[in-house]
Amino acid sequence: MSKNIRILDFLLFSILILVLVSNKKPEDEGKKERAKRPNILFIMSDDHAYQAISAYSDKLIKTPNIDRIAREGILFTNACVTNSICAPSRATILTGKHTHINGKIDNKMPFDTTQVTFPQLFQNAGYQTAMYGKLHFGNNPKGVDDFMILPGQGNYINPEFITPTGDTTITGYVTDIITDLTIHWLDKKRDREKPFMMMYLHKAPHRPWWPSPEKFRAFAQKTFPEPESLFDDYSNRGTSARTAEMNLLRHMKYGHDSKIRPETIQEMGRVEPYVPPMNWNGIDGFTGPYGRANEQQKAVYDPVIDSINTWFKANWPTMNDKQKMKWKYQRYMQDYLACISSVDDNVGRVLDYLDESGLAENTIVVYTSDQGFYLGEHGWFDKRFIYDESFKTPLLIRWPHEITPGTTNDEMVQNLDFAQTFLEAAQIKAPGDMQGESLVPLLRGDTEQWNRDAVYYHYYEYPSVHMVKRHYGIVTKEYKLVHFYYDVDEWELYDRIKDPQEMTNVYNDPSYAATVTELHRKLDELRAAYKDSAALDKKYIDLYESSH
Ligand code: SGN
Ligand code: CA
Repeated sequence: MSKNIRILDFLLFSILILVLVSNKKPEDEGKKERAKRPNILFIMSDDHAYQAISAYSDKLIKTPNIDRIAREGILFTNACVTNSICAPSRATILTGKHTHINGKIDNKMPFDTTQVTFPQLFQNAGYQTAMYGKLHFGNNPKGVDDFMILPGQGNYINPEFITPTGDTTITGYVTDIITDLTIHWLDKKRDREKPFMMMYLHKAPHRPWWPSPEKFRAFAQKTFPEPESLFDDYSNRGTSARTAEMNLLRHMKYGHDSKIRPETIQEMGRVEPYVPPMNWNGIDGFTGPYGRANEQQKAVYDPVIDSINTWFKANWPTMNDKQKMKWKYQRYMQDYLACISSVDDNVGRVLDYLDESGLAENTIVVYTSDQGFYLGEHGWFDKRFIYDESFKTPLLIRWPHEITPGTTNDEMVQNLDFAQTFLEAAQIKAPGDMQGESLVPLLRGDTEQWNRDAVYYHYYEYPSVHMVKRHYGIVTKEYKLVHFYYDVDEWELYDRIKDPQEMTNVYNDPSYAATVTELHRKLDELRAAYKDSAALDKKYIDLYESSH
């Protein structure tokens, strides 16, 4: 081969390379980006009912930004928790273990920080990790390179944050602030050489449902449809539904919850039918957040609070119980949904940032809540029960190129599964003792591989605020079998298909006898498989009694 031909070859080869490089299509860039391990943005709000997300139902509110995650990804219609209360749910998410194994049985008991949590595994595997917002554990998070968390329940207005370098107070509304901090982290603090796992955790819409001044003004004008079971009398159910203290009429408070000023209550004499012990950071739910507002913020809140109070003074003395219930429901929804509207706007801001920065392509976005919530169903607010509104939780996931946009899935998936799902997506090996299952096959549409037909639930925090009795149970797509224990010994069975509102306990109905037998067998099997037992029930009762 002559020297000239070799030079010609070299020149042609160089030209080919140049042409290839200059022709590199955006899809190739996308593929390269996807070949990297995906980023994870885990968004969780506190007490966000799926009934208040329009991807599930648009009866109450439109949430276009949260809906976008489902429209571009997947919506789980049967996602649920293992224990419907804040800190225990967070412990399950972080450890991938049921409450009876991770030991965080209620909001008060300390979390055993020697346990492995999934952020630590991400950190060890070379991810950059961060947590911003509400943790509610009483200790700082482990396994995160950076954090800014609210102390305990945190505050809605001008909140304090705990950070690795000390405490700081930021002026503004908590939902906006947590978002500002999250976007700032993504933009300025992110290590561009590493994938990230960011936990962006809202305080809203937790009680006392305190909206931003602007949303408060906008939503106080609205009227919302009532749920069918608002006036539930709890007949055909067990003792626990009747004795729970979360009824809008009897347990929701005018001052603490409905924005009636202490002066109004004083002026009118005793308006509260029942006054439970004060427990919101030891401060009244009105005086707490309102007292933190500065003059500028108060100037927007005041006219709205004034008009609510004026109406209340003029009308409350002649209102009957039914009217009071209806009024409390409207006030509750106005504030709760105003909080949701801020969450939705802010989720939109973060999704926009992901788009603008080019991160969206390789970032898994998850939206969920630490549990569901009652929005007047059965006359209730709060959560805790295995009944659907609090047992189920929203779950929407977007993962470009992996999830077919607009997918809906009705499998029984749980917050127990999150850790293993994220680990598999990031190609990190999950420890053998995690108790969930990775949802990655379901995300990829491989439903054949999924064979779970029932989930296990166990709630412990009793006696305590809202007085929901201890219970455990098994839930399938068709049925729910529940055992209430401790100071009762009662079984309940619900037919989820025929009675989706769970109004009738059919445990003693002879036509369900075979189902009862079969579900008892399955429940025993599940308790054994997850290593829960009568001995553990007793251990946790003793522990609870000695520490409360
Ligand atoms: C507070 C609330 C309760 C709520 C618990 C637990 N009362 O005690 O209504 O159930 O938190 O909520 S309040 O008057 O203080 O707001 S959780 O989300 O942290 O589990
Ligand atoms: Ca919660």
